[in-house]
Amino acid sequence: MTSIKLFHLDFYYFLFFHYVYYPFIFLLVRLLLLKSNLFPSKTHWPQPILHTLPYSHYCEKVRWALDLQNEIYLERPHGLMTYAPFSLYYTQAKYRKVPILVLEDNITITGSTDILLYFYEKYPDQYKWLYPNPEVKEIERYLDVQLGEPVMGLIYAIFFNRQNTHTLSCWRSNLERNIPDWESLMFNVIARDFRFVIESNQGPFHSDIKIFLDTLEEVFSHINKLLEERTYLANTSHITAADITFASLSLPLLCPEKMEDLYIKSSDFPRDFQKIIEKFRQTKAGQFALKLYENERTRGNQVQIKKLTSLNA
Ligand SMILES: N[C@@H](CCC(=O)N[C@@H](CS)C(=O)NCC(=O)O)C(=O)O
Repeated sequence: MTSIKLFHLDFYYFLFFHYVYYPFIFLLVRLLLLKSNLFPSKTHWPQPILHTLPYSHYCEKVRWALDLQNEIYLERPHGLMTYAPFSLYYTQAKYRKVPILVLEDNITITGSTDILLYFYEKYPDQYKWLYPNPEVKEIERYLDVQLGEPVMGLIYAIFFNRQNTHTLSCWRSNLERNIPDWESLMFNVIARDFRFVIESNQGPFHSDIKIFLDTLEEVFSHINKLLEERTYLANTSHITAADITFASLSLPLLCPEKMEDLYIKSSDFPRDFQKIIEKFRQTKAGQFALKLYENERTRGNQVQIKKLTSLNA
């Protein structure tokens, strides 16, 4: 059995990504950081720097909270093929995902919930609206896993499905924009093969989609129930981290119009999935999230990479 697995193509992709591709980009990033001022550094920008995949729902969660508070920060958007070496670089190879927040002296906070907690603990007066009661954290923890992970799995499964080549070019034109050109180039060169990596991590797509959807329906009906008696999820009179977590982690399922510049229009999804989006939108929970996007998602102060380059010049 082991020898079959060993000669499986996925295994070579795994080796390639972890021992050739990531280290190569890691060294490239290091070199660029040393040799140029193309990248944000504290000398050029004293505010926190948020490294993101611009369309990631976990990154959206952080952006939403910071924008609502009018926080000044810089967003450094990355591509799907290049975010990991940056995260590894700033965390001394301890963490590979985004979002990460880089503070003075390159102190780094990882993960959306810890970033929100950092602001809440550092500026308790300004950010007390985020965690006004203990239930907020409970709901947030539940959603981070039960909603965030299946949504992410589902989106990868749909867009990196080998049966449908259209979805990959849709991903390329919608999601690998607003990032530095060299990062989108890396996507063009390598994304086709990235399917093997995702498949080797997640198993065959078609069966997973059903599992993801079942979990998501369960979460939505749990939220529907909460909303029968509440205006906001943690029984408050105003938005909290729990509401932001639910709405932002549902972003890829609901495709709110306000976020089309960062994400994908529902009409660009495969036809079958458009029906699913519509179904989730029609639920009480879906309506709640869409209303939050409409009324309480301010688009903020973050400075994007294009502006940053001129800032550094
Ligand atoms: N629990 C983390 C999850 C972060 C996460 O999974 N981020 C995704 C982007 S949506 C990622 O970086 N995935 C890449 C990977 O797993 O290497 C959070 O709340 O920030």
